[in-house]
Amino acid sequence: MIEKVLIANRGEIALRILRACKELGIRTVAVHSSVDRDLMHVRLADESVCIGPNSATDSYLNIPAIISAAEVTDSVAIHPGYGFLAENADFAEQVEKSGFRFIGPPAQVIRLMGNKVSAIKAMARSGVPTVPGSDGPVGSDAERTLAVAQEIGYPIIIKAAAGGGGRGMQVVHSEAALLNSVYITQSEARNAFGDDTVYLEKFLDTPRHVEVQVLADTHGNVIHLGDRDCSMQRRHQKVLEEAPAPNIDPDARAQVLDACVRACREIGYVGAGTFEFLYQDGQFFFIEMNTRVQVEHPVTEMVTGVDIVKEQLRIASGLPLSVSQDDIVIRGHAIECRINAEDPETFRPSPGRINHFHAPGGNGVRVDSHLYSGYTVPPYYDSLVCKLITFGDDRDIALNRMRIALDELVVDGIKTNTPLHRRLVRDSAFRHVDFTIHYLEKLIRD
Ligand code: MV4
Repeated sequence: MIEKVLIANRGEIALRILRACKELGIRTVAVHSSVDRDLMHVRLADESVCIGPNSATDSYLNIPAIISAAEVTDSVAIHPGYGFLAENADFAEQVEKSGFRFIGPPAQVIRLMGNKVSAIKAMARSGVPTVPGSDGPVGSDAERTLAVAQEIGYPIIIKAAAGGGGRGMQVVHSEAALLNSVYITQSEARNAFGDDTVYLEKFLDTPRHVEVQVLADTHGNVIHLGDRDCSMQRRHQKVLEEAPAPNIDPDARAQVLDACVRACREIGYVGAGTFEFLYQDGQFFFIEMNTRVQVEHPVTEMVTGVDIVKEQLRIASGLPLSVSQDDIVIRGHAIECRINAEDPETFRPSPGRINHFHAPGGNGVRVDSHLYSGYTVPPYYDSLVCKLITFGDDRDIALNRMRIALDELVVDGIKTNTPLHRRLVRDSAFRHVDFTIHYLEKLIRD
């Protein structure tokens, strides 16, 4: 096992990684910005290094500062968590070139998945179902772009190859608007990502967002841990997730899970990963792959009993996965509510001092949070402050436990989105799985 891990992140995920390291007897190094010296995981880590001022660009995104911290502390590996540098192939490459282990897939795999055109091509080759589309870049030849679009049929979504997570996309409803929209998406992509490659897909109007969790070790073992539904989102920020995804066609599910495992083998995937799909009319359509641990990983942990972060640490140590596919049984149901420090009406960030924090508890309740009474939420980073996870034998039991847990939760001193969650877990359409990716934004509007 790796002896010492540097945690290149902050907040709840840094604490989550620290706890996994401690369970495995791995020593820990916390790196933090100036304002973050009072973070829970910084206090609990074996060592800590201040890597720069408050701005993320100068601290959590500062590659030389992080690698220097790894050098001075004699760290063996770097865990990037999610966000920040987690899917930066150049970072993974520099970490490895500096003699440290990057806890994630090889840099070339991150790069392959970072380009959505190459990711989709790789998936289609492995038999993962993809959205009908241009099967490659468009936009250099107007006649061809129009012909490809006509073949797909309108409405069409134009996406930037370097985009993802909702950045660099545009929907087009008619041929008359196509070429101008392609031009605009190209310009925006050039500005945002330095790459103006765009591609076309059939626009699916009423899908759910269903994703598949995988784990792959360096010995060729690849397993899936089932699926999650993450349809409840606002402006591409997930708000509530659950596992397994409810009401999925059993045959389509079995096929897609199998295809994800095969795809991992073919692309030489290593580590924890997530295949993102749109699910509509009983069919799965691959859109993107995430090469990191995700915010919502706990719901999968609750229904499989697998500790995903511990598996990441085992994989990075060159050890085989602790479980085989035959050991995996999806049992019960789990729901996660993301508690954000934000105004529940305007959704504006609401940083500040937490006068009092009280975490819910009881049977089937898990709280992943770095909060404590007296902690001040800084204004510089993501507003996620607490993940409330409930588990039960079935969805109704998990949902009822979530209602009770949300009523117990106290985050006094700042505003949070807890009122929105209290409403959502009592919503009839949510309870009956009568929703798409557009549901939450409509609910908020009404
Ligand atoms: C789509 C789509 C409909 N059709 N692709 C948004 C984020 C990025 N991961 C992909 N996204 C979408 N791609 C086709 N062909 C609709 C979305 C989309 C979406 C997807 C998942 C979760 C929330 C979403 C909200 C708006 C649009």
